[in-house]
Amino acid sequence: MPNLFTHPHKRYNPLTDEWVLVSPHRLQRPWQGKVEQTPQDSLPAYDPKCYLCPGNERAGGHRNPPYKNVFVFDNDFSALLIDTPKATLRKSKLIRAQSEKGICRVICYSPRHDLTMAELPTRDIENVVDVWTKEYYELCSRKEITHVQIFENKGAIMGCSNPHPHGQIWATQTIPTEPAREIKSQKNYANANGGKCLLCEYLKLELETGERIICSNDEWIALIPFWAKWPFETMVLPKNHVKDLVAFNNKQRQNLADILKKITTRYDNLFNVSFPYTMGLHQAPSDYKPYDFLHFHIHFYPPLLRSATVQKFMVGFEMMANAQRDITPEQAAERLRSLPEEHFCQKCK
Ligand code: H2U
Ligand code: ZN
Repeated sequence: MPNLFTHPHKRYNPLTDEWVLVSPHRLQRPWQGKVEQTPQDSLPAYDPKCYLCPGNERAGGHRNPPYKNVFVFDNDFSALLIDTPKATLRKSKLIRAQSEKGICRVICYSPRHDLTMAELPTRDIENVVDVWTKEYYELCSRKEITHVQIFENKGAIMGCSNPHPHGQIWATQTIPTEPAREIKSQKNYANANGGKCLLCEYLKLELETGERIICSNDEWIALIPFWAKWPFETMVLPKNHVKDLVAFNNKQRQNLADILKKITTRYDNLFNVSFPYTMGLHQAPSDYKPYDFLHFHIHFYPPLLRSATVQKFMVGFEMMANAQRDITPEQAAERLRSLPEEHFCQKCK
């Protein structure tokens, strides 16, 4: 019997109902290339030109307060507006449009311009988790809002406009495509399996072998999903079934900060660089429907492939057909697992 995983094969993603092509024969050899040392930008703790630093003026003309902790403000260039008038276009089934209301916010993780999530003390990441929870709760309470997407773009390669550690929130009137797809899959799975949770069941399978698990703590697991499309894509999951941030107990909240610190540190240590990614929280919408089948989780989608400068492009076959990867999720997990949890950079020591 040939080993399925040493030959080209397709893996199914039950969350998005998509397939990914895995081509391990292209990368069977262990990694022998050099690890490039890219010069680190040395950033100041405060940058007078940064629109996110405390006390500075933003592009929109507002001035940031001299904040000492986490700071949230309404995005000066919001993609969504709360007072958008209701309108629909239904010219035919093929040409349809509808107005969309929403609120966009920016979250500065810290007054320090020079520290990323990996470099912040865990206590400061706990503050970020607390603010996520508060914002999620407040935005969900608004009648115009059905879905709250919390995310972070990190690194210029991901389109991030500023190294000052920050994330965003886009709260929308309807559930956007990606979460809607994942919600549908989890709901269908629960309906077809006596109410069982897709991700609880998946986690059980992952814990049996541990081959895709990177790190964990009392409450959380960070792993490379079996169906990951990005080379070092990870998913961070609570061990116990929880549907949103508000439902976490203190221990789960504190341990979330801990696992975020651990996974982002491992990422930075992979290529000795401040590792770029897009990260996002997936949790229950707020349209008062039951979402007990949903399992809170965080996706990290990093673009880097082989070094600080060599990235994976989702082009060609990926855009026209389906996602493809060479390094297997198991190999990627092993590499991340073997890295230290102490940050390579001296300033964090
Ligand atoms: P990104 O770096 O992930 O693009 O996030 C920065 C956000 O900050 C971006 O959405 C907003 C941009 O609109 N912004 C302000 O709200 N005010 C400013 O003065 C500059 C940037
Ligand atoms: Zn700054």
